[in-house]
Amino acid sequence: MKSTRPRAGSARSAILAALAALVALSAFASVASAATVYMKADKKGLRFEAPKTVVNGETLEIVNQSNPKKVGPHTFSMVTKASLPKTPKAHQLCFTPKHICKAIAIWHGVKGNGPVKINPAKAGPDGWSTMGSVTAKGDSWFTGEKPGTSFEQPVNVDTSAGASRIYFLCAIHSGMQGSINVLPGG
Ligand SMILES: [Cu+2]
Repeated sequence: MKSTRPRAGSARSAILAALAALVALSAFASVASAATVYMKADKKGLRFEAPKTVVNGETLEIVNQSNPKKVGPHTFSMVTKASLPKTPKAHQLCFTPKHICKAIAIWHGVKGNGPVKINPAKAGPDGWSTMGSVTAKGDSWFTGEKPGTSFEQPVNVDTSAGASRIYFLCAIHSGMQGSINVLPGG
């Protein structure tokens, strides 16, 4: 009599191998996947659309999906929570000396009404690492005037004491603000 066992057994091991491959793939995807922050300008207004969380070490890409000819360029600038302008007065003064939007322009090498000379502006360790303030440089990228530009680098913050929230601001539209919770890396 012919046994069907070997065939059933090999079918099962093929399924198990496929499952193992899937598990490995999804584990890989959760580590290597890039998170994206979009800069948008549509009927919902000018805004960042950002993921709620990223894993430390993950690549964070910034993509400008708005039209610079219509709304101007943007920056994605890491700043301390306390540096985010909140009041109407703070927004109004943001691009004046000793305020955060002007400070960000200086990180980018802007003198007076001159052009951006440094892009990205880097501070601290490599990657998206450092939130700046009026007294300390932070990490920042300027989109430029061309549509559809993007920039990416890994998130590299200190999560040794647990998850850590990063805050960011557009120096050109101070109402564009956001935050992402950075989870400790595997
Ligand atoms: Cu902007």
